Amino acid sequence: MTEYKPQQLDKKWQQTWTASKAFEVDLDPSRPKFYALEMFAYPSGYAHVGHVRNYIIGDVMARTKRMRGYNLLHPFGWDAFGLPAENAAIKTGTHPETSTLDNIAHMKGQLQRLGISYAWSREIATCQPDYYKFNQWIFLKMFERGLAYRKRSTVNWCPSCNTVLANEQVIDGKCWRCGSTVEARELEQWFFRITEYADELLKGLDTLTEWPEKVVVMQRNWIGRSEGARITFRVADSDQTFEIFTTRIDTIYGATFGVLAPDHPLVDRFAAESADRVAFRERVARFRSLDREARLTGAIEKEGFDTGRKAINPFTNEEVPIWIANFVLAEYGTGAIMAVPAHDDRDYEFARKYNLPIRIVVSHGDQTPASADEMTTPTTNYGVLVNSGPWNGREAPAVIHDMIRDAEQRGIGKGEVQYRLKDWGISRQRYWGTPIPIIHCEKDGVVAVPYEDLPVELPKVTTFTGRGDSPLAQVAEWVNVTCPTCGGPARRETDTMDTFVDSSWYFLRFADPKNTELPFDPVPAAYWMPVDLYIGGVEHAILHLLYSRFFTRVLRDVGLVNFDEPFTRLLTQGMVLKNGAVMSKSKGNVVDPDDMLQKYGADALRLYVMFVAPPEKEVEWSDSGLEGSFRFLVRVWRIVDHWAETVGGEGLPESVMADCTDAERALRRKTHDTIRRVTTDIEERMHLNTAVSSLMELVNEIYSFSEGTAHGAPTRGEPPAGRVERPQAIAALREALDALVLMIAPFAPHTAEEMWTMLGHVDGLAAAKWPSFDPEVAKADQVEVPVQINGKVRARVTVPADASEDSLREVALSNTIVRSHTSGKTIRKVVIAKGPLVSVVVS
Ligand code: ANZ
Repeated sequence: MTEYKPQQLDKKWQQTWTASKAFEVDLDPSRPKFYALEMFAYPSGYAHVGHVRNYIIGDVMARTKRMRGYNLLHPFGWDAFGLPAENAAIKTGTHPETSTLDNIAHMKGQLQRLGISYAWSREIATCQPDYYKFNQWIFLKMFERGLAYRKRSTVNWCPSCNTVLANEQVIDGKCWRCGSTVEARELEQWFFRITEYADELLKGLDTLTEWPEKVVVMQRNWIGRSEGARITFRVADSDQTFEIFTTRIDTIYGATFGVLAPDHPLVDRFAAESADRVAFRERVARFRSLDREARLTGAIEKEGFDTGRKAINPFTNEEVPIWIANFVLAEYGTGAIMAVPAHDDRDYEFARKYNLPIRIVVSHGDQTPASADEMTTPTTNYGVLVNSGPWNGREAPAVIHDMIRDAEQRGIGKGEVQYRLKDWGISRQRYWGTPIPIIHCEKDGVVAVPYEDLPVELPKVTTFTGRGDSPLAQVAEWVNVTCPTCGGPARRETDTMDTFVDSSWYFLRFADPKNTELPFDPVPAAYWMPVDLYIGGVEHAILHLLYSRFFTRVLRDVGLVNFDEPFTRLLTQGMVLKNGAVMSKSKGNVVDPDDMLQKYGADALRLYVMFVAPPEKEVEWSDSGLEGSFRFLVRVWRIVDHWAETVGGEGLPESVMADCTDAERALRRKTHDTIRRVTTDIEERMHLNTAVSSLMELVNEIYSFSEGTAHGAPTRGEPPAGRVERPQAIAALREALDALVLMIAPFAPHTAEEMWTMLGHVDGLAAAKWPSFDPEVAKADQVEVPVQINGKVRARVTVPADASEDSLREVALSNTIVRSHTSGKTIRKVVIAKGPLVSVVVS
């Protein structure tokens, strides 16, 4: 009896895999490829079992696909720039580079100890110049195409530290460091023109049939396409005008007031022209300082005031008051609206609060109140127009089209599509990120760093105070340069890029990670991409995936890739909870994978995490569950060890199998049926948990078969005694054990490798093929069919799997238990339902 010592197996096989480069791959156009990718990691320093779940899911898929004959790419890397390392530097003085590289080393060790089958030769870390050089390269391509541009925009400013704060550094409106109240400040910042691709990004969603529906919906809402009209309103007694955006021009006769966003450009002019400028400005300032987030989500009480000015509705020529209100956003549409309280919820609430007029212009027959006074809620559906002059009796949507045409002909408006999606602000006033490759020259303005001067490397800053200018601005010898155009004195851009830039194309870099001239060569990218299976947290459902889809299209237009969508299939894995809460360091409820490895080995942990729930579902961590997985592996180990010597060596010819006993046939059936189920469970459905339970059933079957042989089933410490005589039994066992070991390999690779050797195979599992099944053998000989009488299952009958309905009916009705329920009664109906199931109705 060989003892199961998983810790030794882990070490042995991890070394073997590294030495044989088992998971490294090259281009091979003769084979189908598969690219399995888990979202790369932020090197926080330590991965708990919640983090490693998605790497294990990915590894099970990768290892299965590899055994299924795919040329398989499974790389890993580090999303290594970012604020936490810089914040830590401010607190502890450790340079971000030092802490980041240390953290990477530790986490890489953790993943290696779990036996995740990564092609480590392709590892990338975004904080390295050979990677971020190409963030800069892509930035320059975007700059050339007008896709990277500068504009003024608001940042969080701490007046006491004199520094810009990231959103994460603002806690309840206060600076994370000193507690001062944070102010808003306008700065020139860089943006990527993602809105240019808005329509394409939206249409592309229709092709993502293997993404979770909820993610597609989130992306669609984020892009937020609205078709409507832009209409010009004149300000009465003035030459000023403003434009409104509406999706409901059909309601324009019901517009009883106009509303401007507090930051609308007209507001300052109205303030200047107002009788009581001071009071006017104070009210506006208060609205502007309201929490921007809350205004965007509408989670605040609607408030506003009358400017005293009037606007002229270009359809009715009526004068309506102009208000300023917090619920109108400067960022959306034109930053001004026509309010139609009878048919819009927000406008209705506002009109009721301030007692503004309400006019019904859309009728829904009987359901429409006779007058606005009787109205208790607005009616927002399309209907028949009333009180709408020449448009009375017309109906939306057709009338919308005609009213827009009318507005266009009269030169007072036009049809327009609006997106909620905004251009992507990428400037960060931080050190630990990619320097933006731009030089500011007094004479030549904004000048691109020439490609041959890339990368613009981060200078080695040694003090991090969190106060004052952005850290790069403090390094004079780095900032002061000569202008590439005129040779005169110039200054480098001191902002760095949002780290989402780094993660928007790393999956392409893995195709060609060592390229020094280009982000990647188009040929390997065309071979490996798109990613066939992408696994990650649902928290990245919007931004990361949208930005990656955007970058892919930009790189397509630059000529580097020939497809639009980077990720064919997406899996968002569920969280791991402990004591009902998401596992996290701050909650103090983390489970350290290394502790578990020391106790049970990598495979028990891997198997447990896969068995406990389907990948996309949440799981509650349980130590006893892990112990159960360990005991299962011991059980597998014992039965393999028990039979290894007997069944090892050469296989038996298929012809021997013709003459099987029932028990032998049953084992073979179980083996083949298990292969069928496990293969579809993993490959198609990704139900990794049910795949494991099928394997557990197979193990049970092998044990009971063993008990029926001369050899018996293993018990602890008992040496094998005697031999099985029948070659068919040996062959059936061998087939079952081989299949079991092969199928358990993706889940428990170290144990499987060792057992594979024990079974006499000289080449490792890397060379082994996934088992195939024979549908004929997998077919059940006999099936058990439940029999219902008046809706209650009363008996079960056993019939040949291919029995006809007639013979099934006959067997069911002649069953003694069934007869005891039917005797003396009339059988009204016998139905053979799917399943199958026999349903008898008696009275
Ligand atoms: C008049 C109207 C009447 C409207 C009606 C709706 C219903 P979506 O579909 O989300 O694009 N709106 C426009 N710009 C706005 C802004 N900057 N801040 C707040 N609200 C704004 O919504 C478009 C509608 O949202 C527009 O159509 C406008 O109200 C409002 F019965 O105009 B509507």
